Amino acid sequence: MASTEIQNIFAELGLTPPADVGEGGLVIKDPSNGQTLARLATHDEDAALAMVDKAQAAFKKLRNMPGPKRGELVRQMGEMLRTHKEGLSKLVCAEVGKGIEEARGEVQEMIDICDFATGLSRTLGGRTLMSERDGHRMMELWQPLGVVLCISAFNFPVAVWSWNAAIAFVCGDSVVWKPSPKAALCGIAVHELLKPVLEKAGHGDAMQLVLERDVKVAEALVDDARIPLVSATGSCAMGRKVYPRVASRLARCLLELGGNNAIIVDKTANLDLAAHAIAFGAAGTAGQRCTSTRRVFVEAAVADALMGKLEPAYRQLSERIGDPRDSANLIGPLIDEQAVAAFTSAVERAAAAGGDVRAGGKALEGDGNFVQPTLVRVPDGQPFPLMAEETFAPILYVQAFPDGGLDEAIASQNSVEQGLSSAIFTDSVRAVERFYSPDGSDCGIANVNLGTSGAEIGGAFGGEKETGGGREAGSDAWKSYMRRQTCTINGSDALPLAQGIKWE
Ligand code: UN1
Repeated sequence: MASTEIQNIFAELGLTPPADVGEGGLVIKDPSNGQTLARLATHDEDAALAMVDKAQAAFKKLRNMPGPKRGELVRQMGEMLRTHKEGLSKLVCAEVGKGIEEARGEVQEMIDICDFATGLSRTLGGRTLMSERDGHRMMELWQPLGVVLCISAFNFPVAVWSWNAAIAFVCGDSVVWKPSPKAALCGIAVHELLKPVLEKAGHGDAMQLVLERDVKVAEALVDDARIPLVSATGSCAMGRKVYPRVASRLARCLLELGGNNAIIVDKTANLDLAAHAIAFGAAGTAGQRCTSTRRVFVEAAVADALMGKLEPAYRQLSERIGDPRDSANLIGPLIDEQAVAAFTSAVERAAAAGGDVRAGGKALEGDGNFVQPTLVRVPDGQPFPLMAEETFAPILYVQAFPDGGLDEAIASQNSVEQGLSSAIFTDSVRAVERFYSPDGSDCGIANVNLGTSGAEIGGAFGGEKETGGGREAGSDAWKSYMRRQTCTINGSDALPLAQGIKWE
């Protein structure tokens, strides 16, 4: 049997809890206390590929359904999520240890993207273009693409699927979802909750869920020539494995990989605002967002003042570490013991390299993967190589830049391999313009007077360099999920050739 808590959550969601397959099953452990939540059955390669068969057949039906009718199905999914927001939030909280308030935010992102996609379903469209030839018309048609493989990570166990799936469904695509094995219960619940919406309309197979714990299953999916788009969220290391495989069969990849996000604070900034944003960005979700703030570059004149705000804030945060089910706690656990080991090793190396650990620095004794949010003041005026590493934990490095050295700060911000999110706190229009100039932030997300994390779904989400270049969710991210057809119609009685070629 799954744990009593998981059984209760599934009951609250109106679902049958997944069967416990006992020894040998995929073990899901509660990161807050190490207890087993469930032992789940997983799929092998044959089962996964059979799901692609089904998804492909479903695509052939879905692609012929009018877009706004597909939008209506996604609207119903959003309604289902509204009804079950609390139950699903509890599951996210229990399985991956995300604080309940942030878990609610994550489910709200799912609802938001369903609303967005519903509207989109009536506005998806191409341009008409001027033809150079007499009596000709040119236009762009956007056609459904096919089966989309969505690989999602543990840290946003439900929202990332919805950014992909809500858009894919209105575009007429079917979706095979391979969630992180660390967040399989979330995958099961979302699948069981929303699949009936498609089933009622005769399109149930457009939604497939593959649970695996053998990399061979994921590889078989990534290599499957019937999948024209692989949308993968996770580490840069994972992206480096997925991308060449997809490229070798000349299909499309949408990658949303690591981030090593920085906030610049100049001497004109509102430091209270900056400190609050930095603390949320660095310690929220226990530093396990791809958008988490990992580095701060502060102008020397206000460096001590900013530290004077961050240090007490971090001390307060250290008193609010604990069970993520209790909304009084702001810092939940890391996902597993390996994450704790990576945290401890990074803090030790930072101290050995001359970093001054001003707050936190320790893993908590006892059950659960809890660590203290950690603030490291690093020496100024020299590179601190650890700052270039993305440790998926609440460690923040702060370094001062010389007064008037904004360009230097921007260069430091851009000096890492990833290019996901960035922010500047300033009241200077000139600084904002530097930040947004071509010499400014090189990231996919660039914010002024707000933090690096917590993006809204209405924008296109993703980043440059080793973040992978993909864009998900809002704006025109839908274009990745469709194929563009350039169409020219000759309404005349002649056959003029383009470029004025005569071929009589
Ligand atoms: C992620 O960490 O993979 O901008 C996604 C944010 C969230 C999404 C994070 N809306 O922080």
